[in-house]
Amino acid sequence: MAGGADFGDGGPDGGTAVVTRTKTITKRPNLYRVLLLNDDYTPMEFVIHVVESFFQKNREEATRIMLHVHHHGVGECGIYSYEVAETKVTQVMDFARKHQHPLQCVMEKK
Ligand code: TYC
Repeated sequence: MAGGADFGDGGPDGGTAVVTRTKTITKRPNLYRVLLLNDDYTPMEFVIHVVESFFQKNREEATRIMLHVHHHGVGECGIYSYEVAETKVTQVMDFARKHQHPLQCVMEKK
């Protein structure tokens, strides 16, 4: 009555079984740091406002970042995907220009 193994391939038992393995391939997203650069003219209060409003930092954290840039010449405001980082840079540069401040914002691949 009962025969051998059913290979489930619709073929004759003992025939051609196909073994499929799945390999998980993970690719890390490309991330970019958004940096503010120091200059001698942009008011500290303006920089704090920029960091608070475009990078979702509270006043304390925004002040810490502004002072870091003021003392070290450059500082990180956040890390984002390419599209988000590019948007932040454009928003900050447009806002600074509108208020006639020379503040510079750049992105850098991590
Ligand atoms: N150095 C500026 C000043 O003394 C303040 C400043 C801080 C400017 C950070 C730009 O990204 C900056 N008024």
